[in-house]
Amino acid sequence: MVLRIGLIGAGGMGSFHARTLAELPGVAITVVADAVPAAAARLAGELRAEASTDSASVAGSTELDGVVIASPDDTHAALALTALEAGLPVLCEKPLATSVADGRRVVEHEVQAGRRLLQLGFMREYDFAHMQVREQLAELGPIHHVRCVHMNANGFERSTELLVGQSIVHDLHTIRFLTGRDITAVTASATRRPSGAIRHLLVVVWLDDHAHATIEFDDAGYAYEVHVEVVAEHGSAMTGRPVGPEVRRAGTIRRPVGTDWFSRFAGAYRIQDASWIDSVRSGQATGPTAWDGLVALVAVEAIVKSLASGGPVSVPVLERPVLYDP
Ligand code: ISE
Repeated sequence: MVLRIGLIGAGGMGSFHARTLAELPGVAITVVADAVPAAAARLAGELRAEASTDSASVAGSTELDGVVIASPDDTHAALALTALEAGLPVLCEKPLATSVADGRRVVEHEVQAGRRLLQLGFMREYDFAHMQVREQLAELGPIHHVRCVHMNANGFERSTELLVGQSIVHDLHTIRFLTGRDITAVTASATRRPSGAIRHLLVVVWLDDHAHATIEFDDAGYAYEVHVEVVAEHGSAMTGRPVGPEVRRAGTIRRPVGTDWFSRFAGAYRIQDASWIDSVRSGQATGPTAWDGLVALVAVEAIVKSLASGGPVSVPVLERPVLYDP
């Protein structure tokens, strides 16, 4: 049976998902929605899909087997709710929402329905380098420190809320999925550009078992890089740095690292998307959950508060509904 998938958001991320999914056997992107008619028409034309500017009706369409939400962040929660109400499996880009209150509504909906239908796009869980680190942890004993390093080359400035909600949200999830622990407090410090936008951000994160973590984020502008190192009782593990070939020329050694997340995580996105399709077929949602998205948002809000106050902010540990038991 060919799965009919709707794609919402025809920007860079949405186009990547659409092309990735369309290459999978037994998958057809049947409709592409975007608020910008030309963007919807361009991608829909390429994929021989229908074009729409009505994202909400695509999210709730009974003619689909699943929907991918890759529209602007502040539309995620409402579209996800529409899809859940229609009983549609959803692959929703991160963040789950732009506020804890909206994220909570999505979780509450799934809990009331008693069924997981949403997979959140925390694609690092499908990254080979991160998976290898996770596999090593069992023999390393209790974790003392998780060090996340994250460098962007966006070429544009973002508000503090956007930067923390779009970028740091990944590192918060990395800390949780590698340690399996809850975040209890954060403190953050930033250096800023003359405009006031964050250039470099340092976050100290405390976990409920007294381990700690740090997130070093640089809106560097010259390279994209993500890596993580875990320091544990009997040893440490860190992601290799996946980079391009080593080139010797004119008395130098160069290694390309790329300037965006597609150069670093294309493989992870492909595995994530294929795994989501498997879950649509089996009827059993897998991978990062709406709960993971909500818990990350709670920490995002605490980091934003810490940047405003200059001091540590405690992060309430929410009680996990049984639906999200690992
Ligand atoms: C972007 O939205 C992503 O999701 C990337 O994975 C992340 O590295 C980047 O910082 C975000 O802006």
